Order: sequence, then structure tokens, then C-alpha cells
Amino acid sequence: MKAPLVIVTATLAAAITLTASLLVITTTRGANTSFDSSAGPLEVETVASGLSNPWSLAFLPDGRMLVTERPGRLRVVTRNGQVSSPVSGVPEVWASGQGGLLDVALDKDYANNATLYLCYAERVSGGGRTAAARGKLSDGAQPLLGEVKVIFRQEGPLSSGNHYGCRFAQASDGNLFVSLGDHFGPRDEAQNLANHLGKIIRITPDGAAPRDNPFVGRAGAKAETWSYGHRNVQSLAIHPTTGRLWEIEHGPRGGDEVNIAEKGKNYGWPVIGYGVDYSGAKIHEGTHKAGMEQPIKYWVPSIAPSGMAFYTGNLFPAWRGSLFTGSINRIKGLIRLSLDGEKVTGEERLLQNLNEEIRDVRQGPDGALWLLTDNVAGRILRITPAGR
Ligand SMILES: [Ca+2]
Repeated sequence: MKAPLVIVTATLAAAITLTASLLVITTTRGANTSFDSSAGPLEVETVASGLSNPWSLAFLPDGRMLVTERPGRLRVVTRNGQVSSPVSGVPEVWASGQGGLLDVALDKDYANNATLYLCYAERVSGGGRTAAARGKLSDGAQPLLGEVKVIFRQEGPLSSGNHYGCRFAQASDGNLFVSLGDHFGPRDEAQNLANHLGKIIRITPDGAAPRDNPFVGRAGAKAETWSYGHRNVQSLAIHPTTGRLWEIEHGPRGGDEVNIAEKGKNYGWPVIGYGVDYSGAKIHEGTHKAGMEQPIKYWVPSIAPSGMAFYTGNLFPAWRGSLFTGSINRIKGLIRLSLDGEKVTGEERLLQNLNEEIRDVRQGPDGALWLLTDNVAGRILRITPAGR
């Protein structure tokens, strides 16, 4: 009787384990989970699912969306969650480690020129680098990106697969800011003006360095560079009223930062900062140094920030003027920072019980918050006040 009993017990145990895991899935992803917030309970709607590591979301003028999938696909998604076949004509990417097809952004004159920008990891002999391309989207049953032109390629030591940065923000004058990671290589390169590692650059839509960039004409410096001493910036946005460029970057173990990235300024990595190495070893000389900027907010421990949106909508009046960023640490959720001008006055952590890595956050044309969850079956989520 012993053997059958063992089988029965094992079967029971397996059944209990299965039930338990189903319960976990139901309670973390089910409709009955409540998501409290300072603006009242939130409703989380799954608009689309089954996306492969979605990284960036951009709204088309008609309310549909463009979504990148890190393995190298760009898709058009309708408001009701219909996902198109991959847009053809997208540049080949190096989908390895943190690299692949990363940001997508529409030109501010997209309604007239159908132009969009893609930021991605490009394979070169011996590693990868951040590259940016533009193209024109031809919509329809078989969407196509045409007139594709690579407008920028990062110069300097290559990446083995990490820290590409790769977010866009377009200023009102049409110039593009692009964040470029430090490649998780020799850290001091972020202080070396002779390459593009650990920099934010400012380029025209054709990829040229505007003549009023800070290092134009300086020997041994890159004309595209706008600011430097950054580690890995995966959140970039223009402030809706001041027009200034804000960025959020990953620190090492501790020390993620919000900065206002100003022309020609040095943001300190790796000389100053608030974290330590993953081993616990010391990295920085200290937290302050003359000639280096202080963040307006930092996190210890790290939150692993990705994506960024200033909220200006009507669905959440209490949150107008707040700054949102996602966390790709699945227990930290969606982060809301309340602001008073250029000061951070508070922090709220939302959707922590969602148990998802949040890769991007955008404000939709409907005033809802739209999120991407980063995994092999990633989702597009729409966040609204419950009952609306
Ligand atoms: Ca810094």
C-alpha cells in the first residue's frame, strides 16, 4: 500500500501546488484585485497582451498606438487591442541582453510627415552600440516603414549587451534629445567628452549637431553631446510648461536619480553619486563635487526606473503636474512624484500588487495612464479611476 499512497500524496501535493499558483495568478492579475491610490481606487484594464518584451509606447494622432518589442518588432495596436503584423522595414537590431529595438517616438509634425524615430541596439563586430533611425510609416494591413535613414551611431567602446539608454525626447524646435548609456563598461568613459558613452545628445531630425550645442568646436569633444556624466538614462521627457529636459537614470546599487539635464553640464557619474557597486564596493569619491550637478531626487535603495510622463490630463485632476515613472523592479510598481515647480515634494508607489515590471508609462489622449509590462507575454495596460 505504500507505493500507491505515495502516488496519491504526490498527486495531491501537485494539485495543491497548482491550485496555489493559480490563486496567486488570480489574485495578482485578476479583476478582483483592488488598487488603492491617493486619487481613489484604480481600474487596470488589459488592452493587449502577448507582446514580447514591449519597451516603448507612442500614440498615433488617431488614438492607435505604436509599440516596440525588444526582439526587433514594431507593431500598430488599436484602442481595442488588435495587434498588427510586424511593421516591415525596421532596421535590424541586436537583441541580446538589454539590447534590441527600444524606443519609438513620433515626430512632432507626424500628422503631416508620417515620420517616426527608432532607437535600438545595433550589432557591430565585437559588440553593440546605440543607434537611431528615422522613417516614414505607411499604414494599412501590411504596415511598412519606408525612407529609413540611420541618423546617429554611438561612438566609443562597444557594449557587451547592457546599458544602451535609448530614449528620445523632442523639443519644440524639433531637435531630438537621445539618451546614451555607459554600456556597463569602463565607468570613466561617461566623463570622457571624446566619445558618446554616458551622454545625452541633441541632434537635428537629420542627425546633425545643432550649431549652438555646448561642445561644438571644442577639440577632442563630440559636437552632439548636450550633457554628460550619466549612467543609464531610460526615461526622458520635456517638462510641459518650462520646456526643460528631465531625465531619470539608473544608479548602481542605490542611487537612481532624477535630473534636469542642462546644456553642457556634468551629472557626475561615476565620480559622485549615492550608490555602491553591486558587490557593495565603493564607487564614488563622494556625493558632491564642484562642477558636478546634484540630482533633484535620488533613491536608495534603487527603484530601477523606466519610462516617464508628466501628467497634464483630466481623468486624474489631483495628479495634474505629477511625474510618473515605471519600475522594472516588479515589487515597486508605478512611481508618482508630486512636484512644486522643479522640486520633488512627495512620492507615491502605485500598483505594487500588480507584480509586474513596468517598462514604459505614457499619458494617453484620453487622459488615462498607459503602461507596458516587460516580459515575454507583456501587456498594454490602461489605468483609470475605478468606476469611470
Ligand atoms: Ca548624478
